[in-house]
Order: sequence, then structure tokens, then C-alpha cells
Amino acid sequence: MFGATQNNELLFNYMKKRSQNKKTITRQSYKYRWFVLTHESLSYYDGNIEKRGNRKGEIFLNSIRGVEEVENLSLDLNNNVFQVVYLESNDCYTLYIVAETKRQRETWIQALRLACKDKHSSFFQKYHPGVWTKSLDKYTCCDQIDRKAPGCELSFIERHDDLPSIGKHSSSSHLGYTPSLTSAENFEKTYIAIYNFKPMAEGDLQLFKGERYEVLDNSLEHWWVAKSKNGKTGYIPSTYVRKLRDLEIYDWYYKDITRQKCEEYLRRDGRDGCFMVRDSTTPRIFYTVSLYANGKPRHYHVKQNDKKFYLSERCYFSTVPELVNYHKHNAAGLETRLHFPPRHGQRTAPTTAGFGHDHWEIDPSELVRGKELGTGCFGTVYEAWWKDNIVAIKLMKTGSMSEHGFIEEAKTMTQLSHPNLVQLYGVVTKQQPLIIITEFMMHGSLWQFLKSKVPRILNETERLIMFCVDVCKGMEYLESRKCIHRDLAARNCLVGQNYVVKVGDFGLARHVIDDEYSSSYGAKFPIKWAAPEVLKYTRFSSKSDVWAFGVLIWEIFSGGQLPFANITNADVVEIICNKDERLKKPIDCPQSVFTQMMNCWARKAEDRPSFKILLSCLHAILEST
Ligand code: L0Z
Repeated sequence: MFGATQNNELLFNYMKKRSQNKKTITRQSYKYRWFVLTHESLSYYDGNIEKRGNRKGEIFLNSIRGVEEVENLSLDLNNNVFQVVYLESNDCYTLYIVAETKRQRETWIQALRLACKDKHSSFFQKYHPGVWTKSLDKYTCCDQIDRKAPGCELSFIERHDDLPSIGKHSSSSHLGYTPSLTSAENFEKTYIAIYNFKPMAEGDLQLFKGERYEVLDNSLEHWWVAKSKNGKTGYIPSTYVRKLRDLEIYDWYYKDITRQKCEEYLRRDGRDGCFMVRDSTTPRIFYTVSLYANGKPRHYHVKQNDKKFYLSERCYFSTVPELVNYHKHNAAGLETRLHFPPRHGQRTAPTTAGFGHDHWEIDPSELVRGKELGTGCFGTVYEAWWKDNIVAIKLMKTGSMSEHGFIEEAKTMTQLSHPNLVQLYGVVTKQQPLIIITEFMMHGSLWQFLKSKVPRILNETERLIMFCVDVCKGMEYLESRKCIHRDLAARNCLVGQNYVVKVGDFGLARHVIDDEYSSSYGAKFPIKWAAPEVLKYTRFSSKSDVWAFGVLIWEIFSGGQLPFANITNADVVEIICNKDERLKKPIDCPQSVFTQMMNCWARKAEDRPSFKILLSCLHAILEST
């Protein structure tokens, strides 16, 4: 009479179902139904607790794309809601079912997943832990306003760390992945994209955040060859993917972030329950959970004991994702449960080392020029578009630069790539004028920024030390690559999104043809940033960059003032080289920061600290403020 015979039934229960045609969530939109799971489908029938009635709907297992819990706070009915995501006539629907108990919900989820596995259903990699509601016009979990918006959290097949009784990697192949991506020997080569990547050059492979890729060749530093699950291969930027076990595949993990930046993101979001996990700066503690609760950020150390992670005694986990997952449902000693990562502090995709593998010569017809950003002795700089990317282009004045030497070096310079360096993307050399294409920085130069009274979200001193830390990180990278800047100063650093500071035009100074700039007697030579050995013998090195960095810290703490204001260049040389005097401590500068400046200004180059050492000192200062 009903298609499925009694002995074909795997599971049946009388449970509430959310009406699918009504968009609002009210008590009225829920109806009791008899749910029946068979090896083929999930059906529901009307009737009552005593007697099953007519079949009202049927979802075939091979059309199911996800079986997950629904976040407790999404529906205030009870805590035992789960969802079945499925396709029907090419559209995607979600069925919400309210189980009577937690245990019943768990049973149904397990049974459905297992039955789907046998049917080789291919599950989506992401789902919405919350629900889409008409009253809010968005999802309760992620603020996406489109009902059909892809999920915001990794689904159970991706949460490889906390898979229930279904096996781990072996099961994923039954759930939609081609076996080549998940077999044991390929596990090591399997990566997950943590940012979307749009192909830029011929031979690039598109990346979708959250999807899996097999890395076929990782011998180059910046561009790897990868294969997608549908068998396409191509180049990808190596910084856009992470190993399966890497915490960076989770939206809530911010690897290398200072407590200050973390608090800034949490405050800006401002919702209780907003949280992130970050690397701890405290010795012997690896991770910190930072949580916004009752109007302020709080920090909890993730303690470790016997290879187990825990926040509160009694609740131990073998992995951090498991710990996070648990505390999403149980405050267990925390001020509130962990709900969502900061909405504005979205990790932004890093720049790529050039516009593709071996693609540093740019076709000028692909550049669309925008407004002028400034001029210099070398030419004019414009805002511009290259395909979907906003860039800065420098149109070099003929004769202002030794083009041959620069072009030779340009290819290796595009290979320098760091979050605190203004990325060199490419060049146009096949026609005049020579064009240099770099990353565009939305807030302009650091020097301008220091002079302007920009909105201050953070404690002033902390913000200024963070600027120093950013520059120091970029310089540490250049130092490790044996690249000398030669003109490090606030005017040559730029401020980008989230007020990150980056070092610009590294290595360009050497190619400038202008005696006034190149000679230490020239009017344009940056004497006030120059170390004694530069003034005396034009001897540039990473250590002379360290000297300039000391002057740059001074600029930062004196609000963009000119060092040695009202003192002539000749007198500056006299003061530095012969009198052995230095710049004075700016009024609002902490003594600890001034000590670092003085270290940078050691008379002998070899007595100055490396950028690496400076970075650890600056981090320590930041931690203690
Ligand atoms: C660079 C140079 C020259 O090429 C400029 C950018 C930018 C500017 C203003 C605004 C926004 C963005 C803006 C923000 C501020 C208060 C008001 C509104 C060079 C260069 C420098 C030195 C050298 C060589 C070349 C040597 C070392 C060899 C000496 N300088 C002009 C523009 C830019 C780097 C430049 C940019 N992004 C990249 N480059 C802006 N953004 O209207 N604001 N607010």
C-alpha cells in the first residue's frame, strides 16, 4: 500500500517537520509527521501517533546533499533540530526536522548519513548551521541574504577530525569524491583552498574556497600544479591552499595575529559569541581562544595535557576543531558559547607572486588606467585595473631609470612575496614608457597617514607599535632574501586594508638614474635616513636598512615629522658621523621603543640588531603594553 514494506524500513519516528512552503519560522509552521527511512528514501506520512496515514513526501537518498544538526539558537523550539539538504528538479531544498531528544536526533543523523553513503550520495562540502529566516531576511549563522547561498561551515565529511562512527578518509570517497583524491597515498597531497582564486594566466586552475585539490607539483615556491576533483589541472598560488589537517582551513582560525588586532576585529563585530582561535604569544601555550562576551574581548588559553586540548577541566579533546565544536554548544566555563568568527575581520586573500606562473611581462592593452596617485622623479603613478585586479601602475619617465638592469631583475623581484611588502606584479617592457605594475594600497603612504588624524580604534601607542611590527616583518623577509631596500622611510611605506603597513619599492633605488638622488652629496639623497657607513662610503647593506628603520620608528612616533627638522644635510652628517649624536626621543614614545631605535643607530653596522631580532623585541613590547 505504501511502497516500502515493513521489513525494508531502517528507522521510523513521529517527529515534527518544518513546513517548506512557509518562509517564516513560527510554531504554526511545524507539523507532526511519521518519518520513515528505507534503503532508498526518506518519506513522511500524515496521521497521528497511533496510526500512520498517507505519504506526504519522499526524498530519495541519492538526491541528499547533506545531513547536519541545526544550531540551537537558530530556532527557539528545542535543541534537537536537524536538517536534510537535498535536490529536487534541479533546485536545492532544506528539510528541518525536530527530534524529541538529542539522542533521537543523533540516531537519525547517523542513520541517514550511513544510508546515503551506501547510495553514494555526494554531499556538499559546506552547510549552514543556522537557518534562513524571513524575518531577518538572512541566515542566522552567516549573514548571507541569499537563501541559496552556499554553506558557511564545513560539513561533516570535511570535519575529518570529528567524524562519528562512519570511517574517516575512506568514507569520503563514498560521499562524492573521486577516489584519487582521498586514497591513503594521496592524502598527503590533498589540500583545501582557503581562498577563492580566479585564473589570471593561461594554465591557471580556478580555486573554490573549501574545495579539495590534489597537489601534483610543489617544487616551485609560489606556483604549484594542482588537480581539481573534476580532473582539471593547472597552476595555483601556493599560499591559497592548506593541508587537510591545517587549522587555517577553518574560518575561525587566525594564525599570526596580535592580541591587539584580534581585539580590534572582535570589537568591530561587536556580537556576543564572536570568537577566533589564534596562535598564543605566551610561552608553552600554543593557542588562545579569544571571545567577545558581555561587551568586551576575553582571552582563554587552550591548555594542553597528554596531547589533549582543553579550556576547562573535565572537557578534553584530541584536536582544536573538536574543542571548538564542543564549546559552540556548551559554554562550560566560558563567558558564553563560541558562535561565529568576526564578520569584518575576514581573512583577506594574500597577493600572488605576479599574475601567474612565469607571467610577469604584461600586455599593456589589458591595463585600464584610472586616477593619478602621485608623481616622483621616476614618473607618474596611476590607479588601474588589470582584469579583475585593482593595481597601481608606474609610467616611468624615459631616462629616469637604468631600464636594462631593472628588467633583468624584475622577474626575480616578482618572486618576492610577503604580506608586508607591496607586491610587484609585473612590467611592460616591450614598449615605451616602461610600466611597473604593483599592488594598490587603499590608504596611501604611511607618511601621509601619520600626518592625518585618522579614526583611532585602538590605543594610540599600540597602533604605532603595530605599524613598526608590520614594517619589521616585511624587512625581515627582505633581509632573509638578501634584498637591500636602500630607501626605507615612512614615505616609501604604504597603508592598505585593515591598516596593514607594507614596504614599497624595495630594490628600485639602485636603478634610479639621477645624480641628485644617487650621490650622497645630491639634494635628493635621503641623508637623514642614512647610516654613517652610507654617508662615508656609500656602503649599503641590510644593516644600513636597519639604521633607516630606526629613523622610520622615529617618524612613526613623532607623527610624520621630518627628522632633524631645520638642520641642514651637512650638519646632519656632522652630527651623526663626528659628534655621534642621535635623534631625540619623541615625546609620546615609550622608553622601550626608543631603546630599539637607539639599537638601530649603533655606530658600527655589525653592532646593530637584525630585523629578526628587532621583530621579537617589538613583539615583546607589544605584549607588555
Ligand atoms: C607610489 C608612489 C607614487 O612609485 C598611492 C600609491 C594612494 C594615494 C592616495 C590615496 C589613496 C591611495 C588617497 C588616502 C589618504 C588621507 C586621503 C585619500 C613610487 C616610488 C617611490 C620611491 C621610489 C620609487 C618609486 C624610490 C625608492 C626608487 C625612490 N611612489 C605614487 C603612488 C604610489 C608607491 C602608490 C598607492 N598604491 C601603490 N603605489 C596610493 N596608493 O586619495 N587617500 N587619505
